[in-house]
Amino acid sequence: STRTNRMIFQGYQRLDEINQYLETIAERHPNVATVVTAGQSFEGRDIKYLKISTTNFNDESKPIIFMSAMLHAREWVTTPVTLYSIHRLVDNVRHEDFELRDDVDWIILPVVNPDGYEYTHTHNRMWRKTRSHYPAINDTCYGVDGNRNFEAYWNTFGVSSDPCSDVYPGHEPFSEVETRVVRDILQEYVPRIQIFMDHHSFGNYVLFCHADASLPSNAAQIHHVGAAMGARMDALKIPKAPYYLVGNSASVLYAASGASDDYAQFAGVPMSYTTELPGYEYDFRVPPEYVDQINEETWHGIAEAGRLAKLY
Ligand code: ING
Ligand code: ZN
Repeated sequence: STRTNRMIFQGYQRLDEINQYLETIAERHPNVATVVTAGQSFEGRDIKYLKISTTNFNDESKPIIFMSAMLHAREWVTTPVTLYSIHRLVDNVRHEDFELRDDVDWIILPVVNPDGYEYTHTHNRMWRKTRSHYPAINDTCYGVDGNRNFEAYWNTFGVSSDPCSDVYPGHEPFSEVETRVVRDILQEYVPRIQIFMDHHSFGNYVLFCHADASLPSNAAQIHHVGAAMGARMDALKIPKAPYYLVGNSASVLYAASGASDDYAQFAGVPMSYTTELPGYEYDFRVPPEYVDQINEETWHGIAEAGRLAKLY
């Protein structure tokens, strides 16, 4: 018989369902997965992440891969990729991934910006920013671009001082509680974090630092791992999808200050990436029937990056 009950990672769900999935995974696999409520969004929603370790996350013996998604609210396809990664690491682990699961601890944060995400469901599908409001600073517009709000070249390029702009960086670095949550996880675990990966959409890019087009000293290694990741995803792509372009973000896409990947790299993560997942011809509005495809190809890319990073 045909299986008709779809899994949560096979489409787009509201925040409550996503958070419930994290709780359910942790309840079913208490020795492997732990839910952490890292804080509350501007509007008071929980920001939750999962810690995954086949031994004991706190014994600090393994490198960590830290993945985040949904910093930008309209980039819906990014969250299912993180939920599917959890599924592949905890629920349905295949032989080829045993080593990856056993040798690496994982931090997976599926929704950095829950206020923005819910707003794209209830009010405006194309909302990008947070939903913060600081009437003493500006009383006209809501929200800050989370990927311009980190303290790395903050407020220098790829930004607008207009609070109504989609690339408004905020009135100060880390003005947003949502970016402070990411900052605090990085600060807590940075000596162990080998890869940081912030998923965005769209356009098929694997991007790395720095956002002013200067390169980290280990750019060759970062490029090696990023290119291998891109090649794995390309090998599984559907015909109409573009090939992944892998490179420095300012060189292959555009310069932008205050991005999460630059902050992570400067904080001491040796390999920090921003992905731009596929949009096909739909841009941010990828129909749910493509989510399985994007989950599968992206997981294979993530796994390849995880395996290769062990060389460094
Ligand atoms: N794209 C990223 C953005 O924040 C980016 C691209 C990331 C540029 C990191 C520079 C550094 O604009 C999307 N889709 O958000
Ligand atoms: Zn984005």
